[in-house]
Amino acid sequence: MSQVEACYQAAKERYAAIGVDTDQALEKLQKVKISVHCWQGDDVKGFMNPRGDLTGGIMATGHYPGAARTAEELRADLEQAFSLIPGKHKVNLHAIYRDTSEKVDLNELEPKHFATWVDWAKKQGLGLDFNPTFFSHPMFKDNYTLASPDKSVRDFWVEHGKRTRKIAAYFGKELGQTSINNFWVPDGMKDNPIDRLAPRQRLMDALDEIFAEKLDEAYTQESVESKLFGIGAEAYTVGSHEFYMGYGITRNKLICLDAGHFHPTEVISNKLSSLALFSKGIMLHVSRPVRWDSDHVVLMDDELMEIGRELVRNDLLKVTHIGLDFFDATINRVAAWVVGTRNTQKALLRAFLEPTEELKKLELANDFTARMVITEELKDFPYGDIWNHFCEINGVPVGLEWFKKAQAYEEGVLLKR
Ligand code: RNT
Ligand code: ZN
Repeated sequence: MSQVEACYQAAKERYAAIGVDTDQALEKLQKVKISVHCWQGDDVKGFMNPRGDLTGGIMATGHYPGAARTAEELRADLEQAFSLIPGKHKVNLHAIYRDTSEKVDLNELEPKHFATWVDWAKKQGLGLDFNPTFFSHPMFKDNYTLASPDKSVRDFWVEHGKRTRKIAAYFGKELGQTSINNFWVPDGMKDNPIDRLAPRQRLMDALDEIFAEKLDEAYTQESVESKLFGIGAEAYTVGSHEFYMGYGITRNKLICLDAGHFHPTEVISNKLSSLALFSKGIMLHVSRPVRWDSDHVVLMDDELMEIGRELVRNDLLKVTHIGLDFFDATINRVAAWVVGTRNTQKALLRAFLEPTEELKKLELANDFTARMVITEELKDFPYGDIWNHFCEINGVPVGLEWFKKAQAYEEGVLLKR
């Protein structure tokens, strides 16, 4: 018996004593797919704009060496990351990651410009999600795209949005799993607007135009992502939380919550149960805001654990698509992916290892003492031994061993770029 296995058996007994079946918890975890965002691999540059100017109120800071410069490099880096992450997952692409030698603009994209991604995803057993790119482009005019007062600007972006739907449907059909197409629109104003309503009306109408055609939901579904503010859009964001709550619920779209898109002390974990009651489903951008929407790599912090618990306790995994959204250019990008993805999985595992029914009963009986004592003791339970076993049975390195592989890849590949 390996040491990991021996520790697993001991931990399994401890959990069994509080009524938790660890094998069942791992079966549940095995089924959860995380949508790993491609854009951590090149600091959101994409392959359309050689200078990589990032606009739209988001920002990647840092010059760590080794960023992917081509689709082949990005795929190789993703493969490296997935070799260190247990389970089978999805990759989340943005339109600017089109892989073609043709000079096609965002309003000209077709499925064929993503064929190499689909072939690769098939070989790797991965799903693909998608995002229209409403930023880093000359048609992002005066901080506006779909909400622009200029019809020619709106038309360009409406066409882009429509085309991304066809591409996402192609992903879904080819890969046999629904491709979530997430709409985030950065439009906003630096300083206080006079008219907050008209841009929202225009955004609503433009989105309705994009979504007018009915597509097979087995292939693709759309989500809409709100935001409080961006750099250069500090005073007003057209696509606010209220805007997309209304839009998503009335238009039957998934609602995307990004952990960094709210006031600094406002958390998305507390929103999930309400969304579950009223929305068609949820898309998550698991991220970590540090004082603002800074998109730091996801750590095992209180909010991540609370998100995991809310999803598991309320049985929301069946209506939730979990995506990641962070981009740190000051560290090894493969390591960033691995830490963020493994942490998200670990947070879910910790939630699966909770005697939830028992705790719900105690709460109903007003036994708040027992509720507190048990949840606090649970924090010391050996979930790490369960996690290590999960890594071992999935054939990925346990503990710090994965980092040695990531370092070797950096030495042999990334630093040679
Ligand atoms: C920006 C949004 C959005 C982007 C990606 C690149 O604040 O979070 O999801 O991060 O589309
Ligand atoms: Zn996001």
